[in-house]
Amino acid sequence: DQFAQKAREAKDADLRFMQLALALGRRGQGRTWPNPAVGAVIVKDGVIVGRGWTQPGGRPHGEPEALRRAGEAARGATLYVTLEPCSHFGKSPPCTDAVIAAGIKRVVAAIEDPNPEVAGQGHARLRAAGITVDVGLCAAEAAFDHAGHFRRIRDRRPHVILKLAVSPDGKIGAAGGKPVAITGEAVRDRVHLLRAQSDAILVGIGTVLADDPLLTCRLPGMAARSPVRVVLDQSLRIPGASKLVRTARETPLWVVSSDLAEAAAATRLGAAGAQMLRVPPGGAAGLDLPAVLHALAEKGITRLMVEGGSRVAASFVAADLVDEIWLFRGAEEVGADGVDALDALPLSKITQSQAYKVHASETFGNDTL
Ligand code: AOF
Ligand code: ZN
Repeated sequence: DQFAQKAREAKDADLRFMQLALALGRRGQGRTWPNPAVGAVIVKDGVIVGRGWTQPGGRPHGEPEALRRAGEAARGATLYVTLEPCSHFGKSPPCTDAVIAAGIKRVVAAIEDPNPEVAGQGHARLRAAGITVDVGLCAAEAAFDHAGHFRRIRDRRPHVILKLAVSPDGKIGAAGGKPVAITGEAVRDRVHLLRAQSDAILVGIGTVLADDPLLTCRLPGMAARSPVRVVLDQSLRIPGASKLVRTARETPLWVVSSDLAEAAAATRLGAAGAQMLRVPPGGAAGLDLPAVLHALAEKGITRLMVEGGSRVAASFVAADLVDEIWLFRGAEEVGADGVDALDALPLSKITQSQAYKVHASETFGNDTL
């Protein structure tokens, strides 16, 4: 009947506007840390009157951005937001107060903010002001997009994304570190975008010594979106002439060493613009990985991309510290003497693990994700 039809249309509209809010929120991914990248859409009589997302550095929050654009049109409107509006006085005033003052009538929020300073109080405050609050639309998508914030708040570590590019025979490189192309240009571009969408990118010292990588985002016009570069370097072997150290003043470089590493080396790197992090030694990578992740979360990192090499990748997998895997497969075999993707661990450790499920698959030229 007519009534059911109207209700169905309203539900479809809610879904569409929330999906737009999610897409807007993702624009900030990788550059709002320590804050989550939130998206907000304001709709009045079926028309979008304001859109906003969390700004670089995490402030302003998404809602005041959308409210500012909507202006007077926000009165009586509905706000779609990908995370519960904050209710605390942090470094910015509570979003709930701005929402109430603007005269918003209904708030549709995807998911509650696990931050103990918010944790349901944002929604409660809005309801107390007479606003209708619906929670849970697209909750799974929002949890995925805000995985970094949730991990950091709940487990005091970043959300860890492991990127692997393997040949059909499971190798990530040729024997003796000889350079070999595993995947093509389309994959490289996607990986650079993934770097931009991450707060930090991590490699082991072995990769630095073998490849001298830059680890920046080199997509046109996106240099400013390069993540913080993190190197696990137990005894501070990173060369002063490496690309990472030479660019430490333009793009942050954090070097994690064991608390036993030589002080003179740390001073030299510090003078070059790198930041030192000290953690206890231990584990397969020579450093205590949970301690490394804890130190990064303390500094505000919510989304960490792990890009190599095989020993570092293997130690994250073995320690069960990988939340998300981007497994690219190239088209050409490398041969039995190549470098195994996960060092001594078989790749089936992840491809056949019950702990992981396929989230999405895609084709990139001759390669697949
Ligand atoms: C929102 N909208 O866009 C974001 C929120 O230090 P502050 O004042 O910036 O507050 C940071 C906290 O606010 C952060 O830990 C998270 O709980 C929430 N982030 N909240 O209403 C936003 N980014
Ligand atoms: Zn807020």
